[in-house]
Amino acid sequence: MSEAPTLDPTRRARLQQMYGSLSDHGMAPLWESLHSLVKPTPRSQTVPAKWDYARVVRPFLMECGDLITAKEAERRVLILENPALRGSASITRSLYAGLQLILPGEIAPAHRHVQSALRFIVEGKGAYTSVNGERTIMKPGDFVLTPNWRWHDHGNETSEPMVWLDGLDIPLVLFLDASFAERSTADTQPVQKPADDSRLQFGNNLFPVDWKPGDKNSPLINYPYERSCETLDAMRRKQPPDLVHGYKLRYVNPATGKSPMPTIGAFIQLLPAHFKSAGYRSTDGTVYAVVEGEGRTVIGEQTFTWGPKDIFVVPSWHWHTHEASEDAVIFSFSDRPVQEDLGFWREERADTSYPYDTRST
Ligand code: 1HN
Repeated sequence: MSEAPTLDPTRRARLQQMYGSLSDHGMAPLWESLHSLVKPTPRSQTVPAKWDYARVVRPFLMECGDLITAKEAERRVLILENPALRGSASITRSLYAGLQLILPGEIAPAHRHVQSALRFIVEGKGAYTSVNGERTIMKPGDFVLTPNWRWHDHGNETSEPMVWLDGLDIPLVLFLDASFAERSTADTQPVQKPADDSRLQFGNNLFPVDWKPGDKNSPLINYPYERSCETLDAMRRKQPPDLVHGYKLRYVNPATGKSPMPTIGAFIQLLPAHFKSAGYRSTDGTVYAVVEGEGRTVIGEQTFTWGPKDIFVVPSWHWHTHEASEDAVIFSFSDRPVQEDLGFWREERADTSYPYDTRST
């Protein structure tokens, strides 16, 4: 893609003069901005960043717990903002992340919105979320869904604080000017289904014979951590780790084999002790939440050391490697399913033994 043309001073002066008048009429010359509009490779505005849970995030969250109730706040959440996107409530260009606290005895009142949400449970055990009348009890490492336009409220009837990571497609929905939301008249939805109904009904690869998916979202609302660990362990027992990913799984909608929600993809991976990954980059900026273990991730020139409950973000098309000093389990989410559906998604691996080029059709 060529740069803006270099012209002799007379023509340049006349053009500059015209640009002012063009602007008054709602027009602009494409040739001055073509190369920044159609970039030869992604140059993300977002930057790599890490949030230290124990030392930084948790103390602030607990202070919020003293200062405002979950009901007053509607949702008591600290937004994790990308340092390069301040004021935009974005951790990547398309995604939002936050840490939500709900204290014993509290509720977060029922509402619904176009934005899809995932929860990844960080701390505490036994609080519930209700999604369209079904309650599920949440435990650390569980991956819980609130697909778009579902009524949802949360409650903590345990004696411990409960914290989870929220991931939403807020920037994407805002970008498309497609947001609708409403509050329910009742703070708490009546329980209309048996506990864990969706897992019992859809979690065993057995669907009612005439069941058809109503939309693109998974019929499951909770993917429990013990199931994730079982599959990661099974993989580890039978094969060496992938050079880039270690052992990496994607959560799926059992009805379609695709992502559980159409706008957000979610993943969980095991990095065995002393594993050092080969370099990797992909076009989906990705948010990582460490579940277990310690290690570090090198993103470009920057090194981020991490431990349990820490969160970090790798922007689109940034080379990175992961290293684990002990067995580590890491959850992640990104807009990969959106990019895949549109045919945009690309990845590149530094390990030359990788057998195929993802760009070939
Ligand atoms: C929301 O509904 C939740 O339901 C969390 O827990 C975070 C951020 C923005 C908009 C809606 C929740 C949210 C949110």
